[in-house]
Amino acid sequence: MTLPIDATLIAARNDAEQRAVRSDYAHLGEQLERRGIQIDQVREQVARFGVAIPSWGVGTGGTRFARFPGQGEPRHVFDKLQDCGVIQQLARATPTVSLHIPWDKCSDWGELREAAGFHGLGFDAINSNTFSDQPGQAHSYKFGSLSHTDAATRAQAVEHNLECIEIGQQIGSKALTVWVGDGSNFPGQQHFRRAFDRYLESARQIYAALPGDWRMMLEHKICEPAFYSTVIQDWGSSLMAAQLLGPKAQCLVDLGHHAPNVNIELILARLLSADKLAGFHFNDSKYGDDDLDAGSVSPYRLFLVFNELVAAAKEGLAFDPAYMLDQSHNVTDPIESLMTSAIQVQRSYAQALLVDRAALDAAQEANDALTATHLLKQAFQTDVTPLLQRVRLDGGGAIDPVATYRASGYRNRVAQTRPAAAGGGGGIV
Ligand code: PSV
Ligand code: MN
Repeated sequence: MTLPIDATLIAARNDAEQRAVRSDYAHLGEQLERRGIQIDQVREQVARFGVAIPSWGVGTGGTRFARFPGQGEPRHVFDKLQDCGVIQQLARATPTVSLHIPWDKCSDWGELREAAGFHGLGFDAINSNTFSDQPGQAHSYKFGSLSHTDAATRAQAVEHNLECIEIGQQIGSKALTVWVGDGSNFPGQQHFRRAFDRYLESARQIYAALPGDWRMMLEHKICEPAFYSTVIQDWGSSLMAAQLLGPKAQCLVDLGHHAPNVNIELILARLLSADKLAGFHFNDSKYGDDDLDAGSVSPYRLFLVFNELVAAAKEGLAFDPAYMLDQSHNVTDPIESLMTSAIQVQRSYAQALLVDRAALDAAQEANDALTATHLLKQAFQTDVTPLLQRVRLDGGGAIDPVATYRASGYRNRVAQTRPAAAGGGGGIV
């Protein structure tokens, strides 16, 4: 077996561009040197950075109106893993994959682990699904799961999460991400406090089953599929639940799960102060949980998130955020979007490393608002492209991952063996 993209193709394309990249890198190095920054040190930090790919992200997404599948869609978790392998081979920023159960169920987890190893991939957090019904399931989640009024439905949802932990242990995951669709569509439909108490009671049972070195990551969401209220609606509810559950429970921030204009970087700062920041699902949005590609609309916001994280790390806070992309690729080839988004996230991290922290501290202490904000803009407006290209080049990836991917003909090749998926079908009839 060979890696999905021909290594000689990557090398040939890199050869053609290498000189320019090295020269641009040296020039950027000079510019940064004048600001007291050693480019090689930044490059080493960026090279260690990784963001997980969600297994479901490599399939074409859709809306509740329709889905328009692309060619050569993955048929099962092994195909998904191979697509993740392509992303990692070319862009070198996504060393792990996050599975979703039961979507990714397979009969031999050892074989899956081996396949991941072949692609140089590991497994990040495992995600449970109690937001949709599965064939043969005894109780429906139409009116909720962990917070359902019916005890047997809650027990079934707890049981599913325990199964996810067991699967996660077999593949080397160290965290369970719990997002529930529980909530209500009408004022009066649900008793808010009782629903939250029931959620907590169920979550406690899951928490009790966590292995010692695992985390439980609670993901909040303002709305959808419940459109009037959700049980874990915001970071306040999430923080309360995490604090009541115990130290292994933390709050996961999906960028798209807030009202427009909410100050997400402030939320994460608060979660850091409470030692409750689990990590992120990256995406971008304009109106709601649009699941657009990370940094495609508001790259500055993504930078501001990393600015808080880099500052906290520099100040010695002990935290270990899990990073994952969580977006829906409705009109692009998912592999291209995921490579581009991973690089965008990596770019934001690199830019945040360039902030002059001492000058920023001084400006903040002196209440010099303009200088403070200028310092952030200075870092954000630095084009770190040559640095990111060097990281990929040094790591054996492609200087230009999308162009190399297109030149490889991978999508056409897999389309020969992967049958065309049916289109249409959203949730609206
Ligand atoms: C819900 O919108 C969510 O962000 C959760 O992370 C789910 O696991 C994922 O999307 C499912 O697509
Ligand atoms: Mn998410």
